[in-house]
Amino acid sequence: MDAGKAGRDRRAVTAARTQVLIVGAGPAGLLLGHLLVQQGVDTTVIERRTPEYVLGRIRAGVLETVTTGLMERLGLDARLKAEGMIEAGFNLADGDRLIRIDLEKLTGKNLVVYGQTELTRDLMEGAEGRGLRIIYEAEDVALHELTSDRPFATFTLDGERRRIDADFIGGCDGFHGPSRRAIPNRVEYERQYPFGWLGILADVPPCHPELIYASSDKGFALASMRSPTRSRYYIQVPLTDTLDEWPEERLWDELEERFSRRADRSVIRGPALEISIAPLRSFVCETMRHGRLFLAGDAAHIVPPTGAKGLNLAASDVHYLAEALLGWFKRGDTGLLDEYPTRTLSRIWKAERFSWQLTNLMHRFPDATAFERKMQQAELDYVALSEAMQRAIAENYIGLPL
Ligand code: FAS
Ligand code: PHB
Repeated sequence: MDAGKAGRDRRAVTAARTQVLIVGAGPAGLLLGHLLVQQGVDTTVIERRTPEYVLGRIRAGVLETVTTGLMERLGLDARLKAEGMIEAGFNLADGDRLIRIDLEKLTGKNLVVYGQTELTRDLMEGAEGRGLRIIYEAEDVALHELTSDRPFATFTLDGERRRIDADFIGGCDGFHGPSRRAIPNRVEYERQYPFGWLGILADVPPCHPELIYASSDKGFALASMRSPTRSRYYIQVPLTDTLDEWPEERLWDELEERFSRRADRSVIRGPALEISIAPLRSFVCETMRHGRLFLAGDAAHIVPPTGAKGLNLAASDVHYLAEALLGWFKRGDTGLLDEYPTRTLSRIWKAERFSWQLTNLMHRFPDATAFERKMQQAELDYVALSEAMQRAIAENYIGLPL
């Protein structure tokens, strides 16, 4: 059964009551849904978009063990195991110097490169067979009675206004979703960066067997991949740039210049499967709970993608939230629910710090002083010199323990 048909079960709409209602069928919502139905908790996901649209979004590509571990726990890791690329290290390029961070030697662990699109497909395709109800094209979702013991959501489906009651609501609807906005008096922190990432996905072999994060006078660039035949590249661009200013040939010229002297192979060009510009932001909403509503993933926090933490933080939120909800359903225990914000924020802030640190180290800031430039250079020289510094970077990149 292909993901397109998954969840288009109109009969699901009649279920006006569920135990946990999740808003958003991104990685956070789907992982949480699966962890709950695996333990027999009746769960419904409402998603604004179609399955095709959700699968069409090109996002993360690097998975920590917390994320691969959840897929294994769910028994949904067959394709990840078969197609995921094991990465024992990654590289920081500075001028012609390549500083390799040997993850395996420094932490005993490695990462997996496997597209968020593929992970989402595995979660979607596994849903129906496990009783995880997903309602797509649910428009105008609104949340109600969140501080009562019977919160509910209303939404429009096929032109009809619908209502689903629940014991709890999982706000997994990303940065622009309604869940966070339904929380009054939120405590929020934000840092916007004066640049974005122009990304291209193409069916060409990667220029290097491992990721290269490159710093140069022209700014940051990243050589990443999705498979031995599919590459993902990014370069830093001013926020004012538009795609019209970046015809593909100009982008490939730039990537060739940034990577040809540093990578094992030359940059091979090919038609773009996807090309987009994403702004960079650090954001945390510390009010991750409002009554029976709990936020997880991008709905509560955003990291600049430099540390490859976004998807993995969503997975660790879900690990804590599933544990807390199951504690309530299985034992009537409210302790973990009360502790959820504190437990998950402790890991979120460390990932925010690491992503901010790597972004500051590897990008060119338009208003940087000559002294700040010297500091960047000195920090890269120290990274190249110090195994202790490399271990600190490796520990954070591989993912701090839960
Ligand atoms: P998502 O945004 O993925 O999902 C939220 C879902 O809620 C969506 O399906 C949306 O349609 C739905 N929704 C929104 N509003 C709704 C409404 N009103 N009603 C119903 N549904 C609604 N992270 C990494 O870890 N590694 C990387 O390499 C990496 N690269 C990235 C590259 C880019 C260009 C971007 C933008 C992000 C990247 N990220 C990366 C971060 C990214 O992966 C996110 O952290 C991840 O998608 C978060 O998952 P969710 O919290 O599920 O949110
Ligand atoms: C990606 O492959 O899309 C990717 C990898 C590492 C990052 C960000 C994005 O830090």
